[in-house]
Amino acid sequence: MILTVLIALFASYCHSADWSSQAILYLDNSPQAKLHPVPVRAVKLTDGFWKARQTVTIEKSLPTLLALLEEHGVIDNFRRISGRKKVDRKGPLYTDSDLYKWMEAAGWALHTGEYPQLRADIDRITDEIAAAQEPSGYLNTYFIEDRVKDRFQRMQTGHELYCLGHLLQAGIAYYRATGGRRLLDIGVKFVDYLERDFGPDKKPLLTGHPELELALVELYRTTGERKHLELARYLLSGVERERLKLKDSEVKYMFSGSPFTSRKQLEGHAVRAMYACTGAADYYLETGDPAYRATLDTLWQDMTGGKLYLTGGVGSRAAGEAFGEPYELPNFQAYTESCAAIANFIFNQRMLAMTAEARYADVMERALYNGINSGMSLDGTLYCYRNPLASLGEKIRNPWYNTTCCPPNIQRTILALSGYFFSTNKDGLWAHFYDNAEMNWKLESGTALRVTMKGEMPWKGKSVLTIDPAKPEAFTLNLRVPAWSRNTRVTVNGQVVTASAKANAYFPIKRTWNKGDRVSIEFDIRPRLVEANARVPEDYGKVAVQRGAMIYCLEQPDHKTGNVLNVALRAPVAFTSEWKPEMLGGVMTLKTRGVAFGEQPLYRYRDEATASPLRPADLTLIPYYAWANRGESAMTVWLPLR
Ligand code: FUB
Ligand code: ZN
Repeated sequence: MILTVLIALFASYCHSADWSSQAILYLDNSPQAKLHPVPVRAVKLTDGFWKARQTVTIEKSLPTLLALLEEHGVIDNFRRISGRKKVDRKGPLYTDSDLYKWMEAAGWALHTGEYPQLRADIDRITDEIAAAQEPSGYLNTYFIEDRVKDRFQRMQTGHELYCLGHLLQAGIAYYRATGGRRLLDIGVKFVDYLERDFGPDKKPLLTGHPELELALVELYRTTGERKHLELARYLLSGVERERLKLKDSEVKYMFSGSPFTSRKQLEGHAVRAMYACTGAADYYLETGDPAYRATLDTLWQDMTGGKLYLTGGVGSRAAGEAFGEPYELPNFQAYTESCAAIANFIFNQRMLAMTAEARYADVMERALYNGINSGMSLDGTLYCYRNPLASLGEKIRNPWYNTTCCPPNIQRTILALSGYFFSTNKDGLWAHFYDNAEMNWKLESGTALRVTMKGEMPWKGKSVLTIDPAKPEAFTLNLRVPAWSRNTRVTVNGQVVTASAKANAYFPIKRTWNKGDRVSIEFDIRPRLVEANARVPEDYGKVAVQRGAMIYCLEQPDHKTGNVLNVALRAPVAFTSEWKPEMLGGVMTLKTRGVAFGEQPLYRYRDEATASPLRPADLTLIPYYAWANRGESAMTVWLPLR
């Protein structure tokens, strides 16, 4: 008994010893992790593409969204419970989670630099939250007063555990930034309450919206307390289906309530399904349960085989914000919620850590540069909830949504982004994405290592890494070669190591590295045409344009005459890339000669179809993420090819 307690204390000490070196996922002790992310604070993005997005997020998005959270009563909902304000409760039942996500975003911002105002904001809001928590640990601003009787009654829709998951993630981000545990402890107190009263032999529990699972695993990694992992296992095991009398349709929609390992396809609400996969992947990283691994592989294949948009978005259907059938990937009607693309990104982050396989980083990149980045306007104040791949020009960006889950989700992703760039393992360092950045971290041998990454990625296809180990040391530098780069040339100190590194793979360079060694990686960033599987009806006979990580689109403001929905590319297609520093915050445009077709009847006899002549048309394509920043305008990613 004494030995068990000592082991538990030691394990807990090991996990919690150094908060400042815990990465976005703290995988250092995770048995199934092949890669260990480098902490967010150890990598600073320097002037470049993503640094600009981080700056606008900190300077514009965080303050404007905080003001809107106040204006819409989201923080007052807490003050109402603590008696600090006499107001009605406002907003849908999951508003607490929107505030927690904002706090998580602000927490990650503290890893990127000194932001005393943000820190003060988090502390002030933490105080409001603490004052609203019940002595038992229960905390939710919706289920109070005459709704107390409804607590944990309709868990299919209740979102109590979803909100708790986001609270824990906010607490962890802040703890890892500052060492301060106050926000985290509020979450832990609620978890303790659950662990006391709920479980197989106690009251039943269900994540009607998966999210708590991944937060619990990260809490386990943070504190070393195994009971949190056990609670995640219980939630993923779906054992309460009978006690809770769940309907088949509910189990499908929620992607919880039946054993995760019984799942064969992605279905139901897309964010729920993707968060469930993320939590299950986290659980696997800790336990190595093969049934989980097999299910994760099946579901990943299901997604990438027929349910993934070219932009990295998932969830085709507005009805139920849900996955559709395989190849059901409409463009105008695409639901592709920003949160679903983010969920896809973090699911693949776990799969990458588990396998060290580039195909997972490829999905991450696709989502990040396209379907996630499109979710926030260039000025950082307007957000897309949906991210369709074609539009007639309806209003797509808004500063606020009644369900405002996406804005803070995008913020937390962008502000933690430097933590996705590098990983280590016992053999060396792994580089996943390329932008201007400086890493100050260490190899797993303990040798301090500084790496600077410079170039003009993602616009120009070259990145130069300067490697500065504290002392000469032999290790492997693994460089990700993206799937889109057909010819990739790598040099070390000017000597060619390869002129054709394999695409969609990591290229290993094993040598003794000395201070100042320079590695250059040159990608083939020429535009490429992409076609979809012929079973995707909307894309049949069409192509999309990709240059590097960016998917391109045609948008109306670049075409003064004619409608961008009435044009086609002309084979053979040739593009001229033109850098436009003043346009859309600085973008590489693609110009090509296409054709415009005139007005057509809805149907016509093909043998009489010569009547509408094709006119030459100069076409300018812009990166998809930058669309809808010049007002409401028609747009399309997929283009007919004539
Ligand atoms: O239910 C909470 C959030 O609202 C979900 O994650 C989003 O899909 C939206 O439905
Ligand atoms: Zn959302």
